[in-house]
Amino acid sequence: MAKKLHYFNLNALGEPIRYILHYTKQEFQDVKHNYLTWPDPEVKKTLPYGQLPLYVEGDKVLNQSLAIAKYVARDSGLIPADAWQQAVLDSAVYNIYDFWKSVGQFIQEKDAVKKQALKKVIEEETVDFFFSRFEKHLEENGGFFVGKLSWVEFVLAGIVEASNLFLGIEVDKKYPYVRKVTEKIRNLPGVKEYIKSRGPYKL
Ligand SMILES: N[C@@H](CCC(=O)N[C@@H](CS)C(=O)NCC(=O)O)C(=O)O
Repeated sequence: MAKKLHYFNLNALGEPIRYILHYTKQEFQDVKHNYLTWPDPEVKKTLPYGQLPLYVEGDKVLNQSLAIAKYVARDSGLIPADAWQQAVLDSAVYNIYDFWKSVGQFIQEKDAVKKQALKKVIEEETVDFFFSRFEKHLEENGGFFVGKLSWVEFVLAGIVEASNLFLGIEVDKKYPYVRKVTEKIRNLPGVKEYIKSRGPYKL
């Protein structure tokens, strides 16, 4: 069944899905819409909720980045069989997205002064609040969220990379376990070659 992922020519919410697809060796068409010329009304009106990412498999479509990431990770060992471990992963991924919400607000803000103020709070408070907790969770579980590689480490890596790109800082600088996870994901077979072929993202 033909698979297609629609997202922007950026990392952010689409990149963890791309990483999982590449790591699990699934063939897919990586449709990268230009964020600089967005919104493209012809594309936007076809999106069920007007937003990307959108995953298409045959005649089925799925929106919501986390639902897509989890779906493409199925049957790959990236989702544990144990229900409690699955719940711990869901909880971790929502915590990661709670952090991303603050970066999203920064990205959306058009007023330069307010944008700077948001960045200051993220740098001085939000990063440490969330990343010290991610760090503890990873440290207590052998460098993973539930003791072995799962779909959620891919999401963490994507969010770290996107936060660094948009904020122009290194959010993971003081958090060695988080940094190690991101490095590990970036060097996985399939992911490494994909990163090399796409080159760095620019804003
Ligand atoms: N909760 C959704 C959020 C999707 C979302 O915010 N998409 C943004 C890009 S990251 C978008 O499509 N922005 C363009 C627009 O709204 O027109 C998800 O996780 O997929």
